Amino acid sequence: MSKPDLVSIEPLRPQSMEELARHFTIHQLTMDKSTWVDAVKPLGDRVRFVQTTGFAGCPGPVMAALPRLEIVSCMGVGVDAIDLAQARTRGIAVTNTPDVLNDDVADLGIALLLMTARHLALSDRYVRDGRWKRLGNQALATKVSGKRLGIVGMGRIGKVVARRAAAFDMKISYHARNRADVSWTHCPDLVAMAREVDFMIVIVPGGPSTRGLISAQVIEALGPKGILVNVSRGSVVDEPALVDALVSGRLGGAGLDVFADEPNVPEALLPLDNVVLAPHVGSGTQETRGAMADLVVANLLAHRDGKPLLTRVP
Ligand code: NAP
Ligand code: 8YV
Repeated sequence: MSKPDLVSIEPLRPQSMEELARHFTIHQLTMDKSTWVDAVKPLGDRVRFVQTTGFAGCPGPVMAALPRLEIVSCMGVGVDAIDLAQARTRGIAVTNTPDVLNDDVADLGIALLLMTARHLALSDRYVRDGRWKRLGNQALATKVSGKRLGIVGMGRIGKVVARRAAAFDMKISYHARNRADVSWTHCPDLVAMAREVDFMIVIVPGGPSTRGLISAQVIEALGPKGILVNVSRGSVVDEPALVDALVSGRLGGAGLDVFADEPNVPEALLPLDNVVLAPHVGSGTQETRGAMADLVVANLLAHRDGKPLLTRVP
């Protein structure tokens, strides 16, 4: 029996691609987004399956060029790069990889907070480039334990961030549109929360409803001693306002895993010692990326076999 055709927009790890190749005829797209529509057009009459990642997504024109498409299986919990409106209209199932990455993303959020507050990236450079020997002790940093933390987003990952922060004796409050099933303090007014806390960790989804949520006003309210950690999406923060506040010292520091135009990072951030930068590695461990890839494959096979999908985006 011939294998169904599958378009892979961005590949999974090699062993998962080998598994997919046992079940599907794979049409692999390249990293160059401008080639995608032309690459899928000739396959339009036969492709029902797309595999992608949260980073690559599935843009509207690619979806539109695949009239028989039935499922987009995404490696990543965030599906803001997928044309969800078109998927809904056409009844195309979208699946993602929730929960299996909660620990890693929460770990990275806390790690970025510790690294930024305790100047750890600078410490590493200070030792390696001989400044310790030449200049003596590094300047003092900021204590984390016991401080006030505001978490923006109290969903699957936000709750794990909160549990970790509680182990650091932090006083936790959170902002989300609705009260969550947690005992931490709910703050419907984000600017007011920013004024009250020492640090903020952002972990909401991307997309239109959160675009620019961390506005210039929120950044100003966090202030010259405040630290902002963003492990959500670059679009959630007003990036020019953030850069301006960091350069001028109106925001104390930032730990950033995500950016508005990845992999491009604003040049002005590169020389700043009050900023810790990471290349979108929130879920980037062998274990978690493996679990995510397994879920992507499992959803595709479930759809092929007419079984219920494991993690369909509502
Ligand atoms: P989730 O369980 O859906 O939680 C989302 C939280 O954000 C909820 O508390 C939700 O509460 C809140 N929220 C949604 N829209 C909001 C808005 N407009 N204003 C304020 N709060 C809002 O999602 P999750 O699984 O925790 O994942 C969150 C996001 O993390 C993902 O969508 C993805 O973008 C990002 N992520 C990043 C990485 C990385 O590598 N850096 C890895 C994984 C995930 P309400 O609905 O009550 O507002
Ligand atoms: C992935 C993420 O690295 O899950 C998400 O939303 O941002 C990350 O876990 C990304 O989706 C892969 O491109």
